[in-house]
Amino acid sequence: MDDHAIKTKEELREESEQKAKEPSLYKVFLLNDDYTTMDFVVDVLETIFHKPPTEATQIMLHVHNKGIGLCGTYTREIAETKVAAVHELAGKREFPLKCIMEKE
Ligand code: TYC
Repeated sequence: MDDHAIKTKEELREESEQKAKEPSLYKVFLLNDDYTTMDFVVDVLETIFHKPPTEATQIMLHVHNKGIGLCGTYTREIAETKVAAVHELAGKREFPLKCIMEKE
C-alpha cells in the first residue's frame, strides 16, 4: 500500500489482526561437514526435528550431497531452541555439526 495514503478502518483492522495472528517464520537448516557421522545427523533429525526414519535419512543425504538442507520451519523461539539443541547435542559428542536459521 502507498505509504502516504490514509488507511481505512478496515485496513488498520486487517493490519493489526495480521500482526496478532501470523508470527514471522524461520527456516532451520543443517550444514554439511566432513566429520559428523551420518548416523548422528539422522539421530538429530529424528529426535530434535521429529522426522520419521526414512525422511531423516533422505534429509541427511541431501545435506551430505548438496551442502545444506531444510529441517523445518518454525516460529522464532522454536527455531532458536532447535538450533541450540543441535549445537548442544553435537558439542557433547564433539561433532562440528552446524545448524542455522533464516527468516522466511
Ligand atoms: N558429510 C558427513 C560424512 O560424510 C555426513 C553429514 C551429513 C555431516 C549431514 C553433516 O549435516 C550433515 N560423514
